Amino acid sequence: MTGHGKAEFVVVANRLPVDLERAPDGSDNWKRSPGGLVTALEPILRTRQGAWVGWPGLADAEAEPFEDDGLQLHPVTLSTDDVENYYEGFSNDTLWPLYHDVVAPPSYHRHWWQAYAQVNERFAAAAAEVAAEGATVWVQDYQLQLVPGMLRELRPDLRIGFFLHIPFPPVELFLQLPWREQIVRGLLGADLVGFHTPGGARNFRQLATQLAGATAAGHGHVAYRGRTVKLGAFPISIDFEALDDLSRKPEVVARAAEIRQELGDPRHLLLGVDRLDYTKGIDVRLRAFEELLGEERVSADDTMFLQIATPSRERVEHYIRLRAEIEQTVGRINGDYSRIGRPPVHYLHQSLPRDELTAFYLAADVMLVTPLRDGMNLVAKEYIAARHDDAGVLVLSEFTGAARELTSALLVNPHDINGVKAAVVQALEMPRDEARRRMKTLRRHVKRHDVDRWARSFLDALGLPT
Ligand code: GDG
Repeated sequence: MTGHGKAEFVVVANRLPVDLERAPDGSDNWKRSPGGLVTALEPILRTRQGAWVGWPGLADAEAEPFEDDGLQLHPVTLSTDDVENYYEGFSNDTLWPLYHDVVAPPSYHRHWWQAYAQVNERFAAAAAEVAAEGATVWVQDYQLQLVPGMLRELRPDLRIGFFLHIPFPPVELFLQLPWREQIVRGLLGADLVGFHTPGGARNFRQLATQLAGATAAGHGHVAYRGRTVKLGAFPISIDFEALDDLSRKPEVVARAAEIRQELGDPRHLLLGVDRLDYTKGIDVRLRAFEELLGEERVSADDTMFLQIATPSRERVEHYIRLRAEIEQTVGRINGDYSRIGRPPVHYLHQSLPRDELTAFYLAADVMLVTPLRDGMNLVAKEYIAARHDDAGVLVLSEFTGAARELTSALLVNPHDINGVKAAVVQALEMPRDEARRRMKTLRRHVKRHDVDRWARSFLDALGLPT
């Protein structure tokens, strides 16, 4: 043990990189949940005796810290009430809609806020406990925005970074939040606050001066309570190489061909892959597809649209309603345009294994990514990484962080249905050479700007050479 704890590098995130699962017989088992963040941070965590503080994903689970494959894991307990008020409530029904341009109305409840502050306190205390003297702590995402400030109070010796995975909203919208000042001060507890885009950093900078009395201190910095806080854009990415490799595996290539065959060999296959979330614009692409069928600009005889909508936040009201709406639309389109054995829309409300998802990417001629607002959108980058054949066309919403980088995609305004329809038709009719040229450019970009580069550039800016 050094100082207060022993880890030189600590990641604090709402979720641990492992899930605790309870079997029907009541026994608990840990299951790895390999997200992009773990993959990117694992090497850095290992070489620095790193620790990860997070919730194991199960309410009321009291688990002791343990080591998993060289990684120290520190579970934070959330009660059933915490899950309801801090997680489903304040995080997912206040902050999530507010930060995504209020595409759904946010709910403001004082007891949710109290739970949010209490749970943030618990995460900060856990991080303070495990971090060595002078350690670096990297706090992740909107569920934990008070942690940097709380942690600084507890442990002024630490170097603290914060990264927001969702958009940081325009000033006028953020000002709705009754607890706006506390959140801004919480974030200003960090030495570095990172966003996906320069716009997010700009919005935060203005609010920090307006609400917390921070002052501009040179390019990308503000001065706050005698310290300098760095602000910057760090667009997240994916493990390009891993996905590129996976997409080249003979069994994945064969599965992609098989999927098309199982669908009845359509001439054109359109694909959407999202968590079932109202920010993702699943309804936008369904409406565009429906109108194109109605106008006979697209024919159900040769074109299919496959939407994979992974179950998400199933107890939050907005999500329950969204699911019903989407399923009604799918039913209507298929009712109007199907022939026996040939529905134009295939809809899977399921989470698929990684290999299977990659086969879908490889099978699809056109990938539709049409969020109304999205911090980055990794699906767009994954589609590109999976297209080792340089084929396929990406239709991408301007309102994603990814659109700033992926300018060779067909960029669309998801609020402009005619524009979306025109882009879909353009994608379907695009000459092979042009599609190839665009995809090559996109692949070159994502290959160079992968998740490893993202993590390193953030940690370099925080002053932790990797
Ligand atoms: C947040 C921000 C930002 C989806 N369905 C399946 C599946 N997925 C995987 C995708 C992708 C991930 O989930 C979704 O990532 P996105 O980036 O698209 O969206 P969010 O979940 O909203 O993520 C977002 C991100 O954080 C990172 O900062 O980009 O803006 O909202 O990796 O592949 N994976 C598997 N089966 C599925 O059915 N295996």
